[in-house]
Amino acid sequence: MWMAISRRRFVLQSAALVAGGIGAGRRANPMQGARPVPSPGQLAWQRDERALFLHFGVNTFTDREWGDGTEDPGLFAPTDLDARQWARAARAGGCHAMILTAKHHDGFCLWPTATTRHSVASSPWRRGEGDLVREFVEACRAEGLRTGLYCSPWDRNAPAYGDSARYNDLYCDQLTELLTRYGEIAEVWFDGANGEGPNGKRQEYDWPRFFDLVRRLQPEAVTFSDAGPDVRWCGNERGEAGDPNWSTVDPAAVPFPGASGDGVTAMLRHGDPAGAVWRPAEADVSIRPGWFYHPAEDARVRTVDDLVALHFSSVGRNSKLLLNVPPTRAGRLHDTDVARLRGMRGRLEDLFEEDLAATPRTRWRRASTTGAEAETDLGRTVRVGLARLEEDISRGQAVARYTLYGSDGGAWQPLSSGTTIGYAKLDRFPPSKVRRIRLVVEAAVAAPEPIRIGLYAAP
Ligand code: FUL
Repeated sequence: MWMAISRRRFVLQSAALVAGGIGAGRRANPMQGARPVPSPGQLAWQRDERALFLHFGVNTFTDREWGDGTEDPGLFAPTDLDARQWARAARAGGCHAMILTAKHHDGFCLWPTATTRHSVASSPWRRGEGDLVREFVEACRAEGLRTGLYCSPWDRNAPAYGDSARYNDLYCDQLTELLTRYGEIAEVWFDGANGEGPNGKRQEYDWPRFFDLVRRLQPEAVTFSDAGPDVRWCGNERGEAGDPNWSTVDPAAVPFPGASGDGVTAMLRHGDPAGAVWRPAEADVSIRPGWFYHPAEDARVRTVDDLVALHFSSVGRNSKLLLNVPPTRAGRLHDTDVARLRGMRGRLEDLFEEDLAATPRTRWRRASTTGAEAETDLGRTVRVGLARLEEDISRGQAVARYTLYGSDGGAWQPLSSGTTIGYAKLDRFPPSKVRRIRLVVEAAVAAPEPIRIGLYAAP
């Protein structure tokens, strides 16, 4: 599907050179053509790297994953709710955004909506005067986090559900409240779950209308769903982006959220190097077996090792990690979960503390006539076991296959190889002593932009 770049020569630039301003005033890349590039919102979304997902609602109190909509709003009674504690925990975990389930499939709204009485307004929490969406966005802003909201289209409480036109109106009213009352929202999260209403009819969602509404009310926000339009699901709930993972897709392959089939799965997982639109993959996963808090799962919280592995399988594969950490019945994140978040961040900071390739004085130079290659001399021998490669995605994504080599005076030894790079590719490899490194781009769909290479000590 992609075009090989052999017989073209490219000079890959060192990190120092990239930082020094490649881009401005640069000639247009002749092979880049009209390849898609991210919008400012998509770039900001990707640069967050990690976001916290919060599933909270009546299920928290009924110990269920999917409520059926008959729950008494009186059940919603967090005793010590503190959204600021969520936001601090997110920061402790190195997350830069949070997404809250403003409404899950049970239909219970965490904000005092005019569309239904099935909301916090009918609960004892804050004597029925609370607005959890407001507390959430205020906590995000106080801690410098970008905000996201998940309002489930599937609603097992709404009497209008299944009466398609009527429910679509109601749902748009809910979106309108969420997107006009709380200031800037960075991400609107849609899942494709779809059922029958009380009338026995299957609800037909008006996706183009929902997406247009978000675009109109929050033009800077990215919209997430299987079908984007801005960010796509990675195709599983294990926090595992595909390999390869292109941020471009063919929009026709996933026509609406919830569509299924082999073509859909492949497109969600891998994207399409020839795809006409930029729609990067988001990898969602829970820190516990369930999405909602269940006391019985307190001993089943993912370990720090697990969380670090998730960072590698998501951020490290050109994706973004959306890590669910569900508040307890008190309305706080559990101490264990918070400690694991902090541990994950600490471990990642240790791993990436010193970039051993960051300061070579030697520049990358053209090394071959058979493909894009670059070599550099680190000026000293270092023991490395981890690499972070980055394309300048503001100019698109190009690399389809590469190998990174190292040498300590003798022959070149392969350190790692892979398919796509994109925003970031993280590779662990057996500890090796290197003084010189060489990156060979063996295939690409366009002339690769300068690739940033970070090298780190073996863990
Ligand atoms: C799915 C839902 O059915 C789950 O309950 C959860 O919210 C997950 C993130 O998305 O579609």
